[in-house]
Amino acid sequence: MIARLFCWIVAMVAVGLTPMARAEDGYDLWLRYARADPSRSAALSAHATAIVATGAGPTWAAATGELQRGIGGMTGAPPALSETIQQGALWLATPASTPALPVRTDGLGSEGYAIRSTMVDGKAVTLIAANGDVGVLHGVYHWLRLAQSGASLDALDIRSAPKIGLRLLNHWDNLNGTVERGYAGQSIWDWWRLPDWKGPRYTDYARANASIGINGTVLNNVNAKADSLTAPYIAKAAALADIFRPYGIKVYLSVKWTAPMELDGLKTADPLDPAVAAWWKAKADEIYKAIPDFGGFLIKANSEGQPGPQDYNRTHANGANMLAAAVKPHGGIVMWRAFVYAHDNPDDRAKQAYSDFKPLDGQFADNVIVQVKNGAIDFQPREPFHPLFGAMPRTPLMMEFQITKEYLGQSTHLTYLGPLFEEVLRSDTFAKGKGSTVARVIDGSLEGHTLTGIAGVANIGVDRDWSGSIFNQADWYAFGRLAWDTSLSAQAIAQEWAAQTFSPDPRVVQPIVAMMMGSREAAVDYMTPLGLAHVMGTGHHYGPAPWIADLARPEWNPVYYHKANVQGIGFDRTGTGSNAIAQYAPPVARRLADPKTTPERDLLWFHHLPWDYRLRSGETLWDGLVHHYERGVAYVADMQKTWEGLRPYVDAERFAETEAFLTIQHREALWWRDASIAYFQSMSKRPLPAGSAAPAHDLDWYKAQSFPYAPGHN
Ligand code: BDP
Repeated sequence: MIARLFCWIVAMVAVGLTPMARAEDGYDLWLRYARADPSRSAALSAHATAIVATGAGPTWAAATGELQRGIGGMTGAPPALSETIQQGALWLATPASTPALPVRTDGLGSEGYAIRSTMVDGKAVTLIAANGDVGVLHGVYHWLRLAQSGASLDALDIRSAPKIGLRLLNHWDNLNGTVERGYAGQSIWDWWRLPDWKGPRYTDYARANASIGINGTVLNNVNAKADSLTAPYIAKAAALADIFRPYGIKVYLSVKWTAPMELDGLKTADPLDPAVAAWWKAKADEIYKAIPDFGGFLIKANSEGQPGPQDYNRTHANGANMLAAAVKPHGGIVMWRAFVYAHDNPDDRAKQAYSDFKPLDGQFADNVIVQVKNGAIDFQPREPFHPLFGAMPRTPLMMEFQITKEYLGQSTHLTYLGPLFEEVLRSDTFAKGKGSTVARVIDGSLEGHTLTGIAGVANIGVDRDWSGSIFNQADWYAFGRLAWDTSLSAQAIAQEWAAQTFSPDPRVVQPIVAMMMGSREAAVDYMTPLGLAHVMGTGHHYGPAPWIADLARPEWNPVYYHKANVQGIGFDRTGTGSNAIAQYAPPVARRLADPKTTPERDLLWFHHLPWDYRLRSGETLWDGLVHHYERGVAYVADMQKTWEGLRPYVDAERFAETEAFLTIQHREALWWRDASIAYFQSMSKRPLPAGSAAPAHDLDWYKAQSFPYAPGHN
């Protein structure tokens, strides 16, 4: 019996079917290295007959290990390491290891790489060259991406280097294991058992990030606890830093402004008090002793109840510069967030960050970078670009995107964020004339800054699939790829991702990419069409609640944002209203002053308009609004059909999860449509356009829904 079972296993392995094949639970992300078909497998083997690594050390080991794992997975036979070049070898080299490199590495920096098909001593090889080991690792991941996605491996001549220096994940992870706005389970940092227990997930996390070029991670929530700066927690962070270092990933910490008072009983946290500055300096010294390449601090100050320098009548610049002086001797930086608005400021919330920060332009130390959210409110399904981009020429600004989908369907909606990121990066600030895109502000090229950065609030947790859903992995992937190269298109990235995550078969890639590409616009349509914003349920931000009007701070209430009444709807941000448009460069402001020249997708963000205002389609604003909601719902129904057609091509486990999540999404899109229409109709008092169905319930029913246990909300 045992012998028979053994024979059966041997037979299955021989035909490439492992009887114990791991289920496709999403853990492997886009690094699945699934077995290629025989002809592709032969081609891969021919291009990777051996690995010639000319350097040694942990990063080299990571690079060669990944190649062996990847090629081994795709072909069934991992290539051996070899000292000598042979036909078809993968040759990894740096100028230090190989003085007469046949490619130039100048201009590639410390992270970029060149990949070239070339001849050495009459043998065809693929050279992956870089200035240092981390560049080699990035080049290896690029080659593996080509290998996995079915691309040709012949005649390669690739040069790639990141345009943005800091490409960071921001974890909003709490020390108690919860994740603020996290929809993928508990935190992956097992703070309690660190530094002794270092589970394998940390290495897989580093691999995933390195594969897309992410080079830093802020471990803890911006709503920080002072405790993360105590000795035990520094030791825990150091253990993670040790794991990530070979992958070119640095560790950063969010800090709480009042840490000196909370941890060591200082009487004040005034940034100009010498004792405060000395405390931070000593703390920085302590951290750098444990983590010599520590990246620096991220801080949320004077925002949503967090303490900060303004509590002592000092400015954000005073605060940032004091922290910056503490990390400066060690080469560290400070990322100072511009996400601020104050309960005692009656001005339009969308204007407050600009009003606070613009006057400080030029006052920040040279190792401070101001971190600005993509829009002026808060990670809405759509926001016009933040007016600070282009408005602080003497200050490096870094982008903060949200990868986790707090406002875009959380874990279950399929809403690919690539198009959102791309739309923001390509927006033209006109700060220095046409072509002054947001991408050029943050890559430093517009104003000549060398300190540059981009951050994404992570959607990572201990769920097997890391991200709460298979499709949410695409947002992590797209963030990394765009951070490396802002000129990539969301569509090309979706293609790469789908090919690696599912299969390079065009019958799989094409429909999946088509679904993904319109999915964010669909969410905008069924949640916040035509420039509406912030109409989500209180606290958890799950589901529609445009009627909420009783929260303590005016700008916490959805009614503050849409201002719907019997006459019309929208927030007047022109000269007759808050005049937020004046925060944009004149060519942009002029266009936004008139609803006719305002992009229709941002219409109600900038204008309060009568219900019978005519949209470009010729229909009234009211009818158009209803149609947008319906378009969003219809798109989700189409995605369900497309997905059904993919059943033969997708493994059962991942198919079923996506199928179930699309069912949830469709139900919730309908709920969004119905609740929004029921509420806004109570304002507009207009009949639904011909052919539109009445909401399933009356308004009171929607208002009565409550979700005390919705995830992600502390
Ligand atoms: C909002 C979140 C809140 C965060 C805050 C921030 O709702 O949980 O703390 O942003 O970015 O999006 O600080």
